[in-house]
Amino acid sequence: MKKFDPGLYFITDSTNYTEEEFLCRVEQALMGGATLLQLREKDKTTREYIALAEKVHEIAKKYAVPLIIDDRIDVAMAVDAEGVHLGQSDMPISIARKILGEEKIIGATAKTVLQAVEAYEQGADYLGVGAIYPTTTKVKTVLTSTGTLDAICRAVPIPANAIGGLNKDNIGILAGIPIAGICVVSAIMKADDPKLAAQELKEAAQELCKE
Ligand code: TZP
Ligand code: MG
Repeated sequence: MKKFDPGLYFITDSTNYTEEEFLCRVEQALMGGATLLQLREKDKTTREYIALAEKVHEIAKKYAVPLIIDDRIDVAMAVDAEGVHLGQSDMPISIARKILGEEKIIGATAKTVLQAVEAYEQGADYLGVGAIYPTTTKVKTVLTSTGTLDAICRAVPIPANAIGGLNKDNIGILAGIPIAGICVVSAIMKADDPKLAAQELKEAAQELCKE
């Protein structure tokens, strides 16, 4: 199960939601057409992370959408998720690849061409590049220029997605850059109607990425 579509990559944030509301929003996002799903938890215990990942994985399987676990290769393995996303201070990609094998999806955060090339050479399957705009999601990040995003996309043969503050009204800034898709948290997670938000974003992202 290595094939994946990065077109509309929805990254979760369970902050301020009951578990029921959270899972409902995740499902709505998948109903709306999110093509890739990342469970991103920063404050949960390992046991809590695994318990939530199991529930999210059940939902993701119904829609045949691969589940990627943020940061934690152990949690990804525990629930047999389809992959893991690793930042610059997480486990090195080369080690994760050795542990997970060739079939799992490994994503990496890259903010420079150097980081992108290194991640690719170590076995990453895709890159998340940003933040393109300031974000309200809790994250330690700095802004990445569209010029750097463009250079990264052209430097590596793996798909690279833009991330950070993106929504349907501002992704036009990415026109002409050979991204594979967009990653969003708030634009779906905090939407009044997550399903509609996902539908609209998917359409906008498809339009952007077909160029
Ligand atoms: N990495 C860079 S920006 C970001 C992450 C995880 C958060 C993006 O969230 P939002 O709400 O789509 O700006
Ligand atoms: Mg991380």
